[in-house]
Amino acid sequence: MNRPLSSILIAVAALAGLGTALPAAAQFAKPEDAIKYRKGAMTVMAAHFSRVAGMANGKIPFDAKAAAQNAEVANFMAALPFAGFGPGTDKGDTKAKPEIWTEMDKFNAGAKKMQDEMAKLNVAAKGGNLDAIKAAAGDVGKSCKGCHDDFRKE
Ligand code: ASC
Repeated sequence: MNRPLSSILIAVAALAGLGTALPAAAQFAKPEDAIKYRKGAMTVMAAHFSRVAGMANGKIPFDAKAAAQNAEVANFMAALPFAGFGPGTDKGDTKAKPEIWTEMDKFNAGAKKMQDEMAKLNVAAKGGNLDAIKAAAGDVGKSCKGCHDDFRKE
């Protein structure tokens, strides 16, 4: 391979890597828009995670292809909600507790934990082994609950 082509390929690969590491930056005209966005992203994530969790706990018949598809969407969605917790988005139509903004490091660590567990669920779901999916879905559920207990009202 000649040199210019290989450097172009390396640059393209680096950009592709960046694209998967960072979600496209979301922009909000007003705080309500950020609140709606994060709730919408959580809702979509939960809808797809619930489908896999339902299979994991036996409430929905196991369908490996559907599990993999839903885990993939939930994993993609897991990157998105946290852009909606910027400064000034603590008041309004939200169950978010003020501790999110006073303990942002802890909140971010909880978000990262959920994202890591969701990524593992995505791998397990692609593998198609129900026992592995059950274990991974349980860990995702715990990570959701942990943060909700600390940072969501009710
Ligand atoms: C879900 C969902 C949550 C979590 C939580 C886990 O499917 O919508 O908020 O799992 O219930 O304890």
